[in-house]
Amino acid sequence: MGFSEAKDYGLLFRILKQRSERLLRPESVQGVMEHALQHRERVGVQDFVLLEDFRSEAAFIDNLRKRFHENIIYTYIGNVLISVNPYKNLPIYTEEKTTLYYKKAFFEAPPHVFAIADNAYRSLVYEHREQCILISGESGSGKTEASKKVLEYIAARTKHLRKVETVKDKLLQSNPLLEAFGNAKTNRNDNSSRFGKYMDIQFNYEGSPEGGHILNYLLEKSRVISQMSGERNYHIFYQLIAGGDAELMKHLRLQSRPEVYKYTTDLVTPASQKLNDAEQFRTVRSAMKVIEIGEDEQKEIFEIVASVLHLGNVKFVQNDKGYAEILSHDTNSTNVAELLKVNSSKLREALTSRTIEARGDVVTTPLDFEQAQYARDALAKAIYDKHFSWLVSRLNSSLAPKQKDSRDSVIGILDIYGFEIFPKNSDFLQATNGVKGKNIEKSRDILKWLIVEHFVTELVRASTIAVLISAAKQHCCNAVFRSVGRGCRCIISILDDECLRPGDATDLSFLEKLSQRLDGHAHFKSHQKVDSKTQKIMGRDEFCLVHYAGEVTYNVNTFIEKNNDLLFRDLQSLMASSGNKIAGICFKDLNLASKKRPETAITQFKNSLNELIKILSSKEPSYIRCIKPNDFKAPMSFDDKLVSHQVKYLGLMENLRVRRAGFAYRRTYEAFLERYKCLSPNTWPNFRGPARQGVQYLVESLKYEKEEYRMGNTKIFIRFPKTLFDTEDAYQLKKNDLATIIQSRWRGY
Ligand code: AOV
Ligand code: MG
Repeated sequence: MGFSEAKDYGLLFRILKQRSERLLRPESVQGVMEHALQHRERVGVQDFVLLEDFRSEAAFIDNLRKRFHENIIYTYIGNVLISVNPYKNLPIYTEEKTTLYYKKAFFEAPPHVFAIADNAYRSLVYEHREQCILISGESGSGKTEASKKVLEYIAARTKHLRKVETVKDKLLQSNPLLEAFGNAKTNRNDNSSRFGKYMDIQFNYEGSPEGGHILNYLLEKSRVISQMSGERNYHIFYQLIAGGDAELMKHLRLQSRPEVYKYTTDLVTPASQKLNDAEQFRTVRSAMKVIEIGEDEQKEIFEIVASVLHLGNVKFVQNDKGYAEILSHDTNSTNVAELLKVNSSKLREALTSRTIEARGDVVTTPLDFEQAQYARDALAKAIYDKHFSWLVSRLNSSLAPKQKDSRDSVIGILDIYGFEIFPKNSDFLQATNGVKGKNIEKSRDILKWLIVEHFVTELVRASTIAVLISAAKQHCCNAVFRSVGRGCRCIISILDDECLRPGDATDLSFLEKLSQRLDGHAHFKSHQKVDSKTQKIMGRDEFCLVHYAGEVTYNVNTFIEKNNDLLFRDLQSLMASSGNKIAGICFKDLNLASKKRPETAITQFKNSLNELIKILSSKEPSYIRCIKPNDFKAPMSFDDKLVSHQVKYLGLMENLRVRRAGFAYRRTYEAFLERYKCLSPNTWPNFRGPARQGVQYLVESLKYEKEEYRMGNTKIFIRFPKTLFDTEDAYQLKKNDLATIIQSRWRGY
């Protein structure tokens, strides 16, 4: 790779002015300057710290856009990687590119997700600091793809080490498997992750991956039973239907058209998609093989998937007393019963009645038509959700290292689902409009929403740029999660209180309490308090939160029900008796005997999230911020307004400002000396003394100013990026010069 491809010429002008007399032959200066000008004009700077006008968002976006149109999707802010989704395959992940990043510091090669991975890997293996890579961005911005690249890079990087290929294969194959069950086509992303994922890659003492562990968060359950227009259910349903062989399909009693099943009926699948689904099904099966999920287990897994489809088609009729009944010849319910190996008349009973224990008396009441439908859908969601968690734990047992070594250490990768309700600007009216008309449905995922907000805020807070997170953002987080001031003033505890209150708690009574208790909170808007114009737009069952990403209106419809996460006891105990081993395990862990009320959905999640934040804060973080260039999944299209909004909510301008302010760059004395020794006559060609001394000579020769750097115990700290980039550019020029001299001597010129 030539100099011009490898480097940006951002600060060459300054180096040339300051240092050319000392380091360069004068005749090379002119050519390099011209080249530099043209190059910079075309591709922008590789690190935003090099922007001359680093306070201007317009200049920031301009730089991103220039690079994007040159197919350069990566740019740094110091050691934070910004990635813009190209929506096309670029030749930047080849083996050759991979090796380019081995043992390189950020500024030594063009920005890349591989550089982030390599840095994390080296810090772990050579400096024994545990690492985590945090990936954030809007839905469809490229988070999951980035996380896969990290994993692929690590697999390639450790190729030369002891043979642990099976572990690496398993790690890599866990992705297609989890994506089949946990991803779906949405309007924003054809392969949208509908669960949060944190994956640890565990390394042994010599730096070989030895195992892994996955934590999954909050699968979007509502998708199992209904989808928004233009969206699909989880991939696996369509994959199974399109790709299952005749024998399997017969066993599962499935027809090969997804339209005939209520849960997958919404979107007619085009033929090309069917082919793709069938192909993916083969991928899923081979992934299962790699992960050592045997034929029997596979069969049970598909029985569960198929049973959910049959369950969706179970129909109720209303009998003359007004209660729900399933006709005795209904094949759907018998299919479910046979696939899950439960008693079929008991299943019909459990779907149409409910047993309640009250003061020692057991009373069975029949369900009406709506209640029965609710029970059926709740069962389908529960089966799918629990099965998904089972799959993750099954993966974990297969990924667990064969021998536990106390010297094991990990790199964690966090890939959460991205923001979706995403007003282009935070204009209140527009935000409200955007959310409302489109989908009340969306409010069902409210719990997820509140949590994502919390998540993003915490992630940003955990970073070194914490200082600049405005109090405003934290306050919104407080409104959601923590009690503020006297009395209980956070949404979670108000919701939990309302759910636990015996009697007549409803979504509206919850909203009432919310409006009272959060009255006056800067980040909460109730429909009673807003001006008359806005009131018309905000419904009586809605409230608005001022989030990090903008204002979002929430409809309280189904809040209480969703938080209680009720599955009738009869259905639970029936499922626990399932002869399908996996289904049995999924439901047995529920302690049916316990009189204690189970924790509400949001409290459970809040706890597991706090646990995750604890894990992450014990590690050194790297950041990848993903940006979505347009709303059409289209290549070469860059929507300034859309990008501008993301730059704002990802806090990138703040990131940049902080980056310019501190001693952001550090390098061990050995590494610094090794690379730059040619830049001082005292250290070139060889220096035999201690590395610190060598570096001292170097900074003297380079005429670093006092405020530009500090000498630590083992490292040099450099304050301004400019200093380091100047030095690197000088090194590149010197290297080229040296190469020319050596070449010309060889050739006898
Ligand atoms: P997400 O993870 O950020 O969304 P993905 O990683 O699934 O987004 O990316 C969405 C799609 O964009 C992918 O399926 C690819 O088609 C394309 N894409 C992303 N990154 C690249 C890349 N580096 N090169 C080529 N194509 C890319 V979500 O899970 O919905 O929040 O919840
Ligand atoms: Mg994703």
